[in-house]
Amino acid sequence: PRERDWFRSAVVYQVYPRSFADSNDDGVGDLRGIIGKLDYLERLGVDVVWLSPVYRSPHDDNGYDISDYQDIDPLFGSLDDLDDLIAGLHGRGMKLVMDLVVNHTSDEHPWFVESRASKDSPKRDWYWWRPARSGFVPGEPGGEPNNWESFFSGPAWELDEASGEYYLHLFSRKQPDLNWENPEVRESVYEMMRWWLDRGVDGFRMDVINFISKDPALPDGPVRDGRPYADGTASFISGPRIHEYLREMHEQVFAGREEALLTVGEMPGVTVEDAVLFTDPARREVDMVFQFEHVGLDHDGSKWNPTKLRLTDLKASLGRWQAGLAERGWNSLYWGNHDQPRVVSRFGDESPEYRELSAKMLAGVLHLHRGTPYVYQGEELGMTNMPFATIDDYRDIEVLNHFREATELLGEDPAVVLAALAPLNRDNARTPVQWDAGPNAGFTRGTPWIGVNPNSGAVNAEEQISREDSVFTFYRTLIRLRHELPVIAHGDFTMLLPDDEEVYAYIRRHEDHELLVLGNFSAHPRIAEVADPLWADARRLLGNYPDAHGLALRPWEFTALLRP
Ligand code: ISL
Repeated sequence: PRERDWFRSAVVYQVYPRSFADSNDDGVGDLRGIIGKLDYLERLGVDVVWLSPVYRSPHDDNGYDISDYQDIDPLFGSLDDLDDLIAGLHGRGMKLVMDLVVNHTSDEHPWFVESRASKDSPKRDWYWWRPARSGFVPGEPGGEPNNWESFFSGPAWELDEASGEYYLHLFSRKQPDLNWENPEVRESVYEMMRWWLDRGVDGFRMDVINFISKDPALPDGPVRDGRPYADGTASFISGPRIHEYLREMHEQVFAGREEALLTVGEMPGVTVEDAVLFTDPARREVDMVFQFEHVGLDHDGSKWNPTKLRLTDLKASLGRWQAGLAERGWNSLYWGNHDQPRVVSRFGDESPEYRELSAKMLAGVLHLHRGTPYVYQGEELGMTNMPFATIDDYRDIEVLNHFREATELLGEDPAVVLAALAPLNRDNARTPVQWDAGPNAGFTRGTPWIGVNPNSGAVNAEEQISREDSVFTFYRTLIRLRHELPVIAHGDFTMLLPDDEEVYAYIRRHEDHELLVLGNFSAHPRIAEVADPLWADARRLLGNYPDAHGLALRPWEFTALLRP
């Protein structure tokens, strides 16, 4: 069969619907709001839109807790609106990829309601129910079936008083984990997925999909220093049956129609070696995965202990992924999403002097790698982290649970906890998209569900679109270049200068074309010590300063040189 490669020259744009555009002034973004921005997306030039969850949900985790997989939450609109969105995207030559959240459901999903109803429920085994640890009374401290910690603080188990048993929730207590060992669970998920494909969606971004296979013994994990609960990840990251499940899903859902579809598995903790197996087209699992190594380099142990990134670590990591998936499989490329802070604040320089330069440099360095780039809404405007003042300004369950645990249970100083969570918390990227310089950045005429970044007067789409040298225009050019140049979509990759702490440098080669990419991750001038003198007179394909300057890099300079 012919290699499926359309997505090698494609760029995906992530919409986090809550914060994208509000059409009905209730302060929350919605589907009609997205439909109103299709011209904007078309102008940017992206090929695919990945839409974060819009299904019915109690919104304990902003829609990643789903209570009906086959309906739209009224907060976001209706199924008719979704059909219109699909038609609007398809009419402009773009595809729609939906979020698939099937490691867990909401505790308000009818499957869970039925499962919890009694120990003999026909759906009891659809979730992970366990009695208290032997020798313990249900509910007493230490009585949880194992010692795992939830990703959102506290134990990964919740006691159901009525039956005296606990259920597993790797995330919030309102996100019980589905038991994929049960074939009825798998068949129901596949049926739901087929229903969406029949409706016209073009694929799925699969939430924590490498967590679905768990060691059924659910053994205790290693205790973490100073933490009340332990690390269970060894029992579910790329667990025993994960490849079997993904191949079965492919067979049951995608087979026969995969040519035009895109599938990407979100996989925290995935290794390069596993990623090759997940993405080798011959194995028919997924097209690509989101790996987490490069977004784990600027903190120690947990994201609540931020450290400074060393550029050499970033290059070593991304370079290893480029090499590891060079022959078999395919990389996704991302700096940000709704779970990560804004990249310009994180790896660039958000000061007025360097914000645009560094945002463009980061974009250029990422997009010219081998892989499919993902743009998170607002990244193309150079949006920055949010200066939240107090804990009351935050909305994310992850932050709020952590703050409560750290201050109330562990007795830490609230001011210290607040300062430590500022750089990497998820709400940084969840503030409304800044459309114009008007009230609420043009996101809503109501009261936004989370604060708007105070820099919207200077940083907004209207201003960005009006200028040829803006961050937006730079993204647009990068996307066009990927469509046009085979060396970007298909070329091989060689990392240069692995020991340089400031200059990111690599070469792409395809047939007789060569592309040299240079990014200065600092505010001082640097010479890129690239040995081959021929590069000195190569043609500049793209840069973030108005004029070409060879291998001498100015502050935060980006340059891509092409030869012949
Ligand atoms: O951001 C994280 C916490 O530090 C990650 O562990 C994150 O929870 C993980 O990447 C899984 O993310 C996905 O599943 C979560 C949801 O909260 C995230 O928004 C989603 O992207 C549970 O569904």
